[in-house]
Amino acid sequence: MAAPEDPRRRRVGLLYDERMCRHATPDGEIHPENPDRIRAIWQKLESEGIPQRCIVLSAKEAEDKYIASVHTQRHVKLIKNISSKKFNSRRLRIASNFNSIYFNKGSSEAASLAAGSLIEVSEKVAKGDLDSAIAIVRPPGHHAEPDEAMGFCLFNNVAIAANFLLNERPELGIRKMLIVDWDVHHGNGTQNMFYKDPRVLFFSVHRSACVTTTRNLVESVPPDTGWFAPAAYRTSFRYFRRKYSIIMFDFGSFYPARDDGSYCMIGEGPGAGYNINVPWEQGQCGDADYMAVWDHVLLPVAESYNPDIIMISAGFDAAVDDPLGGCCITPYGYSLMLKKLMGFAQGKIVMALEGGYNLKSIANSVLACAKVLLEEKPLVGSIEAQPLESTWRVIQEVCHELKTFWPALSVELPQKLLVSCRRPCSIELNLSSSSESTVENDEGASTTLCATNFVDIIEPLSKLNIDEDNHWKAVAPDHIPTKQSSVVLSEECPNAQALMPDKNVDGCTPWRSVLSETEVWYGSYGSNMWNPEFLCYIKGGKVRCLSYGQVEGMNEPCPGSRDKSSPKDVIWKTVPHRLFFARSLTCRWGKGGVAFLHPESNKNDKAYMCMYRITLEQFNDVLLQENSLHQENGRSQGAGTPLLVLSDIGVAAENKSLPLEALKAGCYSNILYLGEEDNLPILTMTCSCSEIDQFRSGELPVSGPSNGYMNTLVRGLVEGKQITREEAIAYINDAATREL
Ligand code: X5A
Ligand code: ZN
Repeated sequence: MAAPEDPRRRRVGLLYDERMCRHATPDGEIHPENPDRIRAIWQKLESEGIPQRCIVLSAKEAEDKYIASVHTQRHVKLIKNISSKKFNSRRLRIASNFNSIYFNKGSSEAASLAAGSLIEVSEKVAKGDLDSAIAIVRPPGHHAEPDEAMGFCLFNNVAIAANFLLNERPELGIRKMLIVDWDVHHGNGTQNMFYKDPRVLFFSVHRSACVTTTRNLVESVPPDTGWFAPAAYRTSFRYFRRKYSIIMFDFGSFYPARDDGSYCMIGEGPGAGYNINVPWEQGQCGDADYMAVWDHVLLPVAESYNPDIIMISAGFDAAVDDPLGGCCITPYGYSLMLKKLMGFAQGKIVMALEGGYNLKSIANSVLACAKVLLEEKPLVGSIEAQPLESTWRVIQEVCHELKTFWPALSVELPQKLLVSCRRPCSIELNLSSSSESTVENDEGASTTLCATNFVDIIEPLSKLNIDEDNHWKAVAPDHIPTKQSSVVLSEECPNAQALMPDKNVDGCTPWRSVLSETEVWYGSYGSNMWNPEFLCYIKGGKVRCLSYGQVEGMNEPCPGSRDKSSPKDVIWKTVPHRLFFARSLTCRWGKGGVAFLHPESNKNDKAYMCMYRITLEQFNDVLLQENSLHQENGRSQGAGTPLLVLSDIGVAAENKSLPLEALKAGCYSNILYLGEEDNLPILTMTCSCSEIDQFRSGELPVSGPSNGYMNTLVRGLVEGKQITREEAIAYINDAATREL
C-alpha cells in the first residue's frame, strides 16, 4: 500500500480479496467459474511485481441499500441469506431454480464483497484518488437481473457501482458513464437495468444468441453475388449457411440464448440510443474483429458521448483458448482495446472481472491490461489476421440501427473493407473437422485432447457427456453410438475441467432445448402419411398400422417424443423421387416390404409426401423410433446426444443426403434434404445409397407391402385429400411392381 514516489506515475487501484474464493460449488464439483480463476490472476500479477506498482485494496461488503438500487429487496434478501444455516437444506433446490447458478456457505459474503469492491474502487476513481482500477472479483455480475441470479452471477456488481456513483455521489460529478462489456456473453442484466437511462451508455459485444433475430437478419442480407451467381447461390451451401448455419454454428444459441442481445435493442424512452449491442454471428472473432468494432462503432460513439467515467465489464472469455467463448483475443488485443479507451473520461477507467475460464488466458490478459493502466511502457505487438467477413456485416447493421442517434456512425464503411476479407468461415472449418477432433491412438478411440480447442465443435453442439467416473466423453457425430471417444484431460490443458455439460433447468440435456427452437419439415411417404400413425412417434402409443401386429407382442408401443406437442402445420407435396417397397418379415413390420424413397432424385418420378412441421428435437426422436433404436440404447428420453443437429442439415443440404453412421443398423439411416418450404428445410429418412445396390442385386429383399400396410398408406393419401382411393391404390401398386 506504499504511496508511489513518482507523482507522474499513474495511480492504479488493484483490488483482490481471498474471501471471494469462498464462493464455490457446494460439493466440490468441477465448475468453470471457480475460485482458482481469481487466484490465478492474482498469482500472475504478483509474479510480475504488479501489486507493488499499484495501490492494493481489499474488498468491503456492499450495503443492502446500494445493492437494492438495481435489485429487488427480495433478491437482495435471498442472496444475503442464502449462506446462512437455515438455508443449508434448501440451497441446492433454490440454486436449481436459477439458470447456471450454484450456492454454498461462502456465496452470500462473496457476492456482497464483489459488489462492494466495485463501489469502493469506482468511488476512488471518480474522486480522483485513483486514476483507474482493476477489481479482481467473483462471482461475476453482468447476467444478474433485478430479481434473478443467472449465468454464474449473483449481484450485478458493475450496475450497482454505476448507480452508486450516479445517485449517491452526485458531488463527484459523474453525470454520464460508459459501460463497455467485452465479456463474450451478452450483459443482459446491465442492459436491462439502464435500458431507459441516458446517463449510462451500455455497450456490449458478444456472441449472438438468437435464432430468430439472426434469421431475420439473414433474410435482409442480399445474396453475395461476388461469390456465386444468384441462381447457383440460392442452392449453394453458402446460402444455406447464411440461412441456418451461421447460427447453427452457435447451435442456434449462445448463452444467454435470448433475443435481447440483438443490435435492435437500442434502449427505450430517454434511453433510446444509449444501448449498443454488437452480436457476433460466429465464434473465432479475435483482435482484428474487436479492433474493427472499436474503430468503427465504440470509439466514434465514445467520442461524441464524452463520458465522465468508463466502467468495463471485463470478462476474459473471448480470450484465445477459453473453453466457453470460442473467440480468440490475445493479451495484446485486450491491451489495445483498453488503451484505446484511455483517451476518454481523462483515463478514468474501472475494470471489473466478469467471465473468463482459461486460467492461463485470463491471467495473461489481466496482466496485459494492468500494464496498460500503469502506462509504463508503450505497447508492443501486432495484429495478424483480417476481420471476418461477417464482422463487417455486423458493424454495418449496428451502425445502420444507431446512426440517427450517433451521426458519427453514418459514415459509410470504405468499400474496400467490405470486400477485402475472405477468411474462411468457421462453419466450413468445423464441419469438416468434427471427425478430425478425435485422433485415434493404438488403444482405440481414446485420445488426449486439449478440450479448449474443441469448444466450437463440442460445446455448442452439446455433445458432451459425463460418465459415472467423471470422465469426459466427446462423441463425434459419426461415432455415435458404437465408438465413444474419451477425452482425457491433458496436463497442458489445465482448464479442460472447465467444460461443463450445462444441464437446463428442467434437467434435460441442452441439445434438446436448443433443437426445440428450430423447426423443420419432416416429409413422410410411408405409413406416417396417415396422421394418427405419425402421431404415435410424437405423443407415444401403439402404432396402429395393421401390419405391425402380425407378429404377436412385437408391436412395442412407441415412447413418443419428449416434446409431445402436435406438428405446427401439415402440408402435402410431391417430390421427384422413386417410391419403392423393400425388406420383409421384420419383427417390427410384419410380412411385406415397407416404403422407401430412392435417395437420388429423378425428374420422371413422383412420390407423395405428407410434411409435418415439427421441431428438430422431435425429428430426432422420430428418427430414433423409426429406426427402432429407442429401446436398445435408451437414448430417446433426454440422455445422450442428438443424431442430427443443425449443422448436419447444412451438410445434408450440400450433399442432398446424409448417411448417419449411428443409425446404420436401422432401416432409415439416411437423411435426405429435399429443399425448403417456408424457409424451413424439408427432411426425410430413407435407406442408404449402398442399400439400393443391395436391393437391386437381391442381396436385400424387395417386396410389396402387406395388405395392412397398403391400407394404411391408402388411408393416409385419401384422408390427406390428395387423391382418390383408386388413384392411391394404383400409385402404391405401381411403386411396388416397377423394377428398381
Ligand atoms: C459471466 C459469464 C457465463 C454463463 C454461461 C452459462 N457467464 N452456460 O461468463
Ligand atoms: Zn461470459
